[in-house]
Formats: sequence, C-alpha cells, structure tokens
Amino acid sequence: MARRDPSPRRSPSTAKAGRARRDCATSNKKAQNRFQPPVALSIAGSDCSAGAGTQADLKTFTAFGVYGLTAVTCIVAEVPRKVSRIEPATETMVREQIKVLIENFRVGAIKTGLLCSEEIVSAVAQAIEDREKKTRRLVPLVVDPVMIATSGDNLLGPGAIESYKTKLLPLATLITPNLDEAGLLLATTIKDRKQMENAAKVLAKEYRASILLKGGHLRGDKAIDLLFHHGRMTEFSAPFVHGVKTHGTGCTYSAAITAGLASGFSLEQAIRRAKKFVTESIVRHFRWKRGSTEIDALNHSI
Ligand code: PXL
Repeated sequence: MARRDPSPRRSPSTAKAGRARRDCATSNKKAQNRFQPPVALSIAGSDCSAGAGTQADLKTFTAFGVYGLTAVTCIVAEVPRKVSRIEPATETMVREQIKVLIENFRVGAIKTGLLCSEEIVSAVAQAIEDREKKTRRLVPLVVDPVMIATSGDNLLGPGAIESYKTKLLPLATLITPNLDEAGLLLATTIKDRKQMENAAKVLAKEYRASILLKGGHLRGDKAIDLLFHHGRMTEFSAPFVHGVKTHGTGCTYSAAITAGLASGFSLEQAIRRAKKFVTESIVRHFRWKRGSTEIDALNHSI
C-alpha cells in the first residue's frame, strides 16, 4: 500500500536514493523468489542433431519455463532420417544420474524417452522405484515408449519391450505410444479410430495408467490423439501439418506434457497445452537447403 503512494514532498535526490534502496530491496526479494522454477527430469538418449531426445526435451522444458534435468541413457550419432550409431551408457551411470538428481532437486515430473536396451529399461525402473521409496514422494511419470525412429531405424535392443511391460510401464502415470508402439506392445495392428479406442482401453487396464494414444500416423487432415484417463476417453485434435519432415515430435510432445505436470496443470490441461505447442513447432519449422538436400527441424522457440 505505502509503495503505491505518490511522494510529492520528497526532493528529487531523496526520491532517487529512496528509489535506489527500494530497487535494491525489490531485487533482493526478487533474487530470493525468482530462481525457483518448476523442475522436470528427462531420462533419454542424446540426439546429436538435437531434434529429438534429450536436446528436444531441454528446449521444450525451457520454452515452458521449466528447469530441465537430464539423465542420459545412450548417445545416438544421427541426422534427421538417418541413425548412424548408438552407444548405451552403463547401467550404473544411468542409475547414478537419476539418484543424484532426485535426491538433490525437487523434481516435479519425470519423463522417459529412448532407453536403448533391456538392461537400461530395468535400471531406470529400479532407480525410480528406489528413489521414490527413499524420498516417500510419488512423482508423475510420463513414459514415451520410444522404439523406432521416424527414419524407420530400430532404436531398442532385444528384450527391451518385455522389460518395459514388466518393469517400467506399471510405474507410469501416463504412457504416450504412437500407433506402431501400441501395436508392438499389444502384438496387433491399429488401423482406425475404433481400434485406437480399444487399444487405449486395453493398455490402460494392463498397466493401470492413463494412455495417450497418438494417431498422427493414421494420416488425414487431422492429427487425432486419444486420452483414456480415469475411465473416460478424450480426443485431442489439431490440423495435420503436411510437407514437413518432422523429427522429434514424440519427444517434444511428451516433454511438453511433463513440463505441464511439473508446473501443476491437470493431465488434460497439460496435454492440451502440449498439443498446441507441438503443432506450432511444426508449423513454424526451420528448413536448411544445401544442394539437393533439405533438413527440417521443429522450432521450439515459440
Ligand atoms: O524420435 C525418437 C528418438 C528419441 N530419442 C533419441 C533419438 C530418436 C530418434 O532418432 O535419437 C535420442
């Protein structure tokens, strides 16, 4: 109240000194309050071309005003459309990164992306369970079951899908498969809306988690995703953006949802904001041309 009062009786110099003191007090206060953004953790692989994986997750977290942490599971040498080589981190290293981060930061939400091998899927599940037991805090967990790159390259080692089914998916708050990944988890093919609804329900029951089944791959004028959450089916739809060679949309989408959950939004709100963000990042994509080759990239700075 006093701060809003005009001070006509003060001389300019006292007013200046007063303002300086006030500014100083305000900036001290700001310094105390300012640097505590929500925190989210991405457990994922490094994509050196920075369109997917850890790099896409960090850009997305930042765009949402969330401080991003990363536990790197593997290093992928790649450019959009071509995976050249993948090397996993050791399980000990993956576990240790998760341990130190959860013990020292107040992590508001976690997402997993590319986990590379059966051993790393198990190590991640174990590390999350151990830390949660120790801190007695259940953190929302978004599992993006990354299995195949947009290029068609297989990104998971043998046995990893089984490990997902038995160890990691039962810990998830939300699972975000695309149609191919849901098909692999259910050993079936999903080709239309009815099959999408059915697959979402079966996965939700199997893993006692909410399911966001991404139908982007069905193609058409709309990119339609279905959320099955607390026994209710909700549709999220956006115009399908044609003509962009997308890479990292799944990572960006799940990271954006995770940012929303870390910030305290409900699941539906977090998905709505995330869907809008991914669509915008595709619409406003970057494109580099060199000779006859073109590289497209999502624009996360929106
Ligand atoms: O878009 C899937 C994906 C996720 N994570 C990493 C990747 C890729 C695709 O290539 O490299 C690290």
